[in-house]
Amino acid sequence: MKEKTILHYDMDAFYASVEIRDNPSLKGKPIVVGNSIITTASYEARKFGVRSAMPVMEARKLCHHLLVIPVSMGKYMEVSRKIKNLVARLTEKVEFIASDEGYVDITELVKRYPSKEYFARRFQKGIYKNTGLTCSVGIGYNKLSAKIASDAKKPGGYYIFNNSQEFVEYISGKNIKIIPGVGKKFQELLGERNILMVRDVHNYSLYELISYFGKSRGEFLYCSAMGEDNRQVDYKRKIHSVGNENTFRYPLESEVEIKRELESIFHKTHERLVGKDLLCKTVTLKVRFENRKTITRSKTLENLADSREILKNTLENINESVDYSMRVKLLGVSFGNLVQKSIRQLSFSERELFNKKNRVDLLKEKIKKIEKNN
Ligand code: TTP
Ligand code: MG
Repeated sequence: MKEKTILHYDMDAFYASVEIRDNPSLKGKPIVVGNSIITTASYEARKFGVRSAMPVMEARKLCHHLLVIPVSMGKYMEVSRKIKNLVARLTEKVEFIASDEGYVDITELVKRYPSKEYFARRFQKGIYKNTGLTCSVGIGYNKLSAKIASDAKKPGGYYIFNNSQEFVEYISGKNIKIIPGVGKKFQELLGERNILMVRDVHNYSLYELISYFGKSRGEFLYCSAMGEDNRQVDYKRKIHSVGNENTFRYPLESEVEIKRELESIFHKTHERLVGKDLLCKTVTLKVRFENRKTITRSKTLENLADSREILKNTLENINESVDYSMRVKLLGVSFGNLVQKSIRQLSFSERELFNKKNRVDLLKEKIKKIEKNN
């Protein structure tokens, strides 16, 4: 397969950075964005151990002078759209995976620039000039290496892996959770086999990993630890539904546990819906009970929607109709009957993102030229 060059960008402390940008007196202070649960924390707040998904009450105990800003989802989604429009002008080969991150296949594009480093810096500058926000950038030879690269110098930095040797050297000494897709539950299972660091995977054959963790997870682990990832930047595929599900090692018993897990699965799924600029018509909840009985319950909306509030209310309504007299082994949320919102493709290509001149200047320049010719 031909070598690719993939860029992954991820905005820094996204919601918090938008709030700081709009109220500079918050700069340098420990802030979080959240109503009762924290959506994100500024890097100053993270120094106190404050994290996403933590209750605000708990965070206040860790940091007494924490500033709590209420969530303004509409504002963040507007900024997200602006960022996507900017990135989409570079090339059509873009896959947005959440409101603040995406992959760009820059294999051809980057050849027009002096180096990958130069491209990464220009990309960051372009986003900053147009939005006043910083992002972290990773460039790799596949999606996996690009994604991990963008995390390497967070916030505001960039990192580049030119090939799989560089990448494997970097990840070998890191905790296994550095591999996206290795969540808490999988990590526990891996711990039982003494796989704590990425390099520990190298002690096992593919056959052994498959026999311990199943075909799909075994292969995934084996390939990731070797720096292999064949996924393409998916910019053309027609998406029929987006969904996420979680299997629980210890079945869920209480209503509170079920609600909390559902909230987190909902968040992930909604981020993907918004990230891919989709509207949906159907919300589905899937529940598997301890005795393996599986049910799915769907609700069709009157109008297409991507609003967090509407979709969450719908999911909660569906959830209320489920009989939870048995313990729960799996929960899943999916959005179906999808329609793509269009991302405007302007003809300025990368000029607006990369040039010092903004769109207005470019228009003025054009008008001047026309006047001169007349
Ligand atoms: P992330 O990219 O995971 O986090 P971040 O941008 O705040 O911080 P960084 O990338 O620098 O580590 O998520 C993007 C936004 O999604 C985040 O600003 C808020 C929202 N979010 C939630 O609402 N709930 C969550 O549990 C998480 C993880 C994120
Ligand atoms: Mg981010």
